[in-house]
Amino acid sequence: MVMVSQGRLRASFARRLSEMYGQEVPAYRTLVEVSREVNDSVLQRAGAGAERLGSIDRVTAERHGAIRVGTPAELQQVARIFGALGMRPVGFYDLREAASSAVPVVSTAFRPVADDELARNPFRVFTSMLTPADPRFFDADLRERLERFLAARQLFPPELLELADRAERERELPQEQAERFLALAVHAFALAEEPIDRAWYDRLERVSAVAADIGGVTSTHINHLTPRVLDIDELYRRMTERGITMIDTIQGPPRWSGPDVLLRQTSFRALAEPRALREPDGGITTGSLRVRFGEVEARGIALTRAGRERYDDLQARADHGGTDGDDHPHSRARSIWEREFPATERDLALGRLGFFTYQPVPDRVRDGRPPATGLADLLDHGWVRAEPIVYEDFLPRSAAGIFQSNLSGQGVKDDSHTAAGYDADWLSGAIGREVLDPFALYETQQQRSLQGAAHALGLPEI
Ligand code: OOG
Ligand code: NI
Repeated sequence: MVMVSQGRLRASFARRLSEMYGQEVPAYRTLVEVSREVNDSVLQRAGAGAERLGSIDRVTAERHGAIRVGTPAELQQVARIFGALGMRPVGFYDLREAASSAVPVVSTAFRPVADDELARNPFRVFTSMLTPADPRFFDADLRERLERFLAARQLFPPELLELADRAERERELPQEQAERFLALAVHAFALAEEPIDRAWYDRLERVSAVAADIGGVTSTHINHLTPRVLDIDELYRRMTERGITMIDTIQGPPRWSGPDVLLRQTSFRALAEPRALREPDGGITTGSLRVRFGEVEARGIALTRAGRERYDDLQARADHGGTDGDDHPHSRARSIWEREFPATERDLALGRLGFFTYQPVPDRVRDGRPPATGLADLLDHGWVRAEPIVYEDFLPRSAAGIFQSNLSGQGVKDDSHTAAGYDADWLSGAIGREVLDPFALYETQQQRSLQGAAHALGLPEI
């Protein structure tokens, strides 16, 4: 019997989802095409250096998706489906507290965590759950109706969930079941055709377009699928040349002369899609909704907690501006970075601001006794080599920006109420699986490599 491993299931799922989304949202096809062109030119320009943060095969296939669900029970089911694909919940993002825009959701990202699985296919899904218990968004009556509506719907057929459990338990599926699982899973994230109750949708939309997108319909859908590109500024230019209007910024760190870190993202708003609406008098009309969009991203080196604090601090200063003489936030950010952010991978590594794996250099190892004086000497004298660890996660502020830039209304949030306390522990409890800490994952990977290098060099520790 031919068996399909979780890694292959994940790669096939990402590929099929991409085919489906390309049929549903034609501008996505353009985005993927332009991303390929840009990656090709970077590869020609930079040669092997272009693959420093992942092989070109990985980057070409790399996607993240985003979905939104309504309840802990739905989130548990999502966790089973992604569990089948070897993906685990990593990171907690509270989009309710974003400064620029408040969205009534808390989120995590499902993704593979082991380096070999990430290298095989790093598919990840940013997954948000509605927060009906937060009184700043929903009054008691709306909360009650919303919870009743959500409890009555079924997003995933039982057959899909049973196959998912089997794949998770056995870490593989026989070919035939794998086929069935993939078909059902991809279908569960397609845009459904059943009519939307217009009055209900509108009522939720007055609170938040995201609340309506989640709780106003009886199904879920993938709302964007994001390819990875090696030069996002170039991509932005080429998309604009093709007549696709991008949002006016690239979110995340500025373009600058030093190493790429964390994550830079930009997006465009998808066209309105026709949807059947059920009017209050029972009649069906065709309306149009703009709920889906296109996004693209460039990934850089993962930062340690200290590095992340430095990053957040520089971003905050770029936002507040003032004294730098240049008023454009992006060029202000850039000049702050050029002055203050570590300019080389070496500085990031030695300042313990970025995460790396450290490999002993074989020829050097045979060559005598290494200095016992620490990482700087070992690096500078060629005993160990530092390879950057790529950032596999998301940024709350960019996520909030991406949500907001693609919404129709601002929505309302009444800050005279106290927030409902959804946090990472609450989310772990709700999913029934531990939400992993991304910093701890990178730290473990780095630490393991340092121990390996120390062992190979005969040093007690590095
Ligand atoms: C998710 C927005 C967040 C990202 O890349 O930061 C996101 C959503 O719109 O549901 O996907
Ligand atoms: Ni996204």
